[in-house]
Order: sequence, then C-alpha cells, then structure tokens
Amino acid sequence: MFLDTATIYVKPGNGGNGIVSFHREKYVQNGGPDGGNGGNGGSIIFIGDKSINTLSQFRFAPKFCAENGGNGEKKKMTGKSGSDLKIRVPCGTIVKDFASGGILADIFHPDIPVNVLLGGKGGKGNSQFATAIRKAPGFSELGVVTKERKLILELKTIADVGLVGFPNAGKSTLLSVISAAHPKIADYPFTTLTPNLGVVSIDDYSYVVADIPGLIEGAADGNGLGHDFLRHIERVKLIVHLLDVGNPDLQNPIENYLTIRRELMRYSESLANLPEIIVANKIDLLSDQSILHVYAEAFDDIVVPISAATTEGITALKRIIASKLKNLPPVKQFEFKPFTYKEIDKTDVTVERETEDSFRISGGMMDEYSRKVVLSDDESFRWFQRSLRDNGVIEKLKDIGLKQGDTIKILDVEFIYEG
Ligand SMILES: Nc1nc2c(ncn2[C@@H]2O[C@H](COP(=O)(O)OP(=O)(O)OP(=O)(O)O)[C@@H](O)[C@H]2O)c(=O)[nH]1
Ligand SMILES: [Mg+2]
Repeated sequence: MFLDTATIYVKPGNGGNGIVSFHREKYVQNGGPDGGNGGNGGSIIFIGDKSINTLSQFRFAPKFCAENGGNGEKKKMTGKSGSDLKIRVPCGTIVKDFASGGILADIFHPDIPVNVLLGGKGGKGNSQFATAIRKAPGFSELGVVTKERKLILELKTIADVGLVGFPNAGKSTLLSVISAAHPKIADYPFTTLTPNLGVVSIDDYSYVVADIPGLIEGAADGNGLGHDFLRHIERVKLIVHLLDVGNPDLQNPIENYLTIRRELMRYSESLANLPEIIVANKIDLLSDQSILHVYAEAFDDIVVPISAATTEGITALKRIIASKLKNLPPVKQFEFKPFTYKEIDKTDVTVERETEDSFRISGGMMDEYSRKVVLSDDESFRWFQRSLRDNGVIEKLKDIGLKQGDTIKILDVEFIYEG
C-alpha cells in the first residue's frame, strides 16, 4: 500500500531525576553528598532510508516514545541516558508540526540521522549543589518532563526528472525501458496509481526518474486522480512531457500538451517554470513521421521522437536528458525557516488574587521551580523564597494586596506568607 502523508505521535524521553544521597563508609564519618545527576532522555531521530518509498508503515497513526533517562545514583553516578528513538522514512520526507504546519525537518539525505526533538535534560543530584558553606544539600533537581507532539509526515520524492503526460501516453512504458523499474503498464487510462521511481544509467552518468499518474483537464480541481501526485515531482530539475502521437486523428497532442501545461501552472508556478523536454511517443504507429514537424513548430521547441514499445530513439533520449541535467544545479533541499517548539519561558510569571487572602503564582518560572525545589527540605525552600524575592515576585504580590498570613499557591502546593 502506498501512502504519501501520515500522522504520527512522538514523545522524546524525560530527563532522569537527580538524587539525594550521602556517602557512607565504615570508619568514615560525615561522608559528603554523593547523589548523581539524572541521565538525559532519548531524542526522536529521523533517518532517510533509500529502501523505503512509502509512508504506509505509518498508516495507523503510531506513537513513538524515546526512552526516559535513568535517575542518578549514589557515588555521584549519572543515570543512564535514555536510548534515542530512530524512525526510518523514505528520503524526501518532510516532517511538520500538526497544529501549525511548520516544517521541523526535511529528511533529504540517506542514512544521516536528523535529531528532530531533543530528549529532556536530566536533573542535578545533590552532590552538584555542595559548596564550601552548604556542605550537605538535602535536595536535588527533577529531570525535564517532555511533551508528546503530533506530527505530519509528507513525502516529496527526490528525483531528477519528472514524467508528465496524459493517461495512457506511455510514461510507465518509457520508465520500464530506460530503467530497471517494473511499473504496471496497461492499455487503459489511470494504470499508474502511485509514483514509480527508476534509475537511468547512460555513459557513466545516472539519474532518477519519477513516473506519476496521468494528468487530465481539471486535475487541479481533483479530476482524474487529481494533481496530488505532482507533490512527488515538485523538486525535480527537469520535466519530461510525454505526448502520445500514435493516433493524431483520434486525439490532439497539441491540445493535450497545452492542457497539461495549464494544470502544472495551476498547481505550482515554480514547477511549471522548470526546464522541459517534449517527447513524442508511439511513433511506431505513425505511417508518416513528417507530421512531427507540426509539433515542433507549434511548441517552438524540439520534440524528441521515440517509441517506448520498440525502443526506437530511447538511447538518444537518455542522452538528451543526461546532457540537460548536467547543466542544471543539483536537486536541493527545501528552503524553509525551521519551526521549533517554544521552550517554556523561565522568566514568565503571573500573579493573581484568588480569594480575599489567597494568591496564585503561575507561569514558566514556576514550572522550572517545580523541578528544582524540594519544599520539604528547609534549605531548598529557603532558596526558593529568596529567589521569589530576588525575582520581584513577592513585590508583585504585594502590589495586588499580599499581606502577612495570606496563602500563596504555586502549582499544587500552598504555603503561608510570613513577611
Ligand atoms: N504502439 C505503442 N504502444 C505504446 C507505446 N508506449 C506505450 N504503449 C502502450 O500504451 C498503453 C499505455 O501505456 P502506459 O505506459 O501504461 O501509459 P501511462 O502513460 O503510464 O498511463 P497511466 O499510468 O494511465 O497514466 C499500453 O498499452 C502500452 O503498451 C509505444 O511506443 N507504441
Ligand atoms: Mg503509468
């Protein structure tokens, strides 16, 4: 089953917690703090894989979780790092944030890991908080808890050449004779339902050709198979436009050509503006090949005559394509401003009055404190109160009426303000 878009859920691993521990040894009194840091959580990594050409493995919107980091251990041992989660996708897969549509990554090159979402950082163990004055810190940090994200994967195949033409023009037949690909070929329209790729080799040069379903008038409005498949030739360097000239009495290749040009333009101007080679196929069916002049004149361009069925003109076409490609810049990654998820703003703080004598503090600064402060530890709690004061939070509360004996609420804890 071919699928070129998919939705997935990913969650990088949480950071492990730092721990509180004190060195204990026989005959050694008052050993120092030795609680280790938490390990970092695993990241979500995408890898382009040349052997995959569809997103069908993601059809049931799977969820991928990287491993959480391990908690710190005694003897200042850092917790185990969580393993990264590697997701293999076809080269040319664009990874987007579902909600905003922002592009996180273009998985373009094969076998190069792309770190798309970082795991949470591990928290510090109590040994990290020891100073000359604070010899025995009884607190440690929690690891960063990561969020699950909903992503969209979109496959924009990477090929040098895109084959376009009406259904039945012989695109798949052409691909089958210029490469080792075996696309389905049949004497009826819309044989090709999904894109096919083939590698063409000629004179020590090779290039990738994409064969897509045939286009018809109104493809941009969804007629026929629609123009969705044009996504797969959006980044090609060159278009090969195939005309069926085998029976010009029954159909008009000139009109067909112009129809497809219109549909390309409606889909994307940059696609329509790509260099193009016009190819007249099925010349074996012509009793008089002089008619080909008519097309060359109508298009004011050369028209390469071939028969995909007898392979007449095929080697010449392979060479013409190669020489044109050699003068074009290589297929490029999309240019985009990478989307990044907003990190919590550690300076963000909101104070509000809840009742006559209770106040709530919220915002990114409090989330960060919830990771760093152990309220049951006197020293940690004192540090917390001091930093609330130093950061001007107490002042803000006073501005809205905080007085001695009032309750201050932060996340799910409450304490009394004693001035
Ligand atoms: N006589 C003759 N028949 C050809 C030639 N090329 C293709 N055909 C025939 O044309 C029919 C359509 O060929 P396909 O390659 O399936 O056409 P297509 O453009 O891929 O069609 P869709 O996938 O439906 O868009 C088949 O019956 C082929 O055998 C040719 O050069 N000469
Ligand atoms: Mg086909």
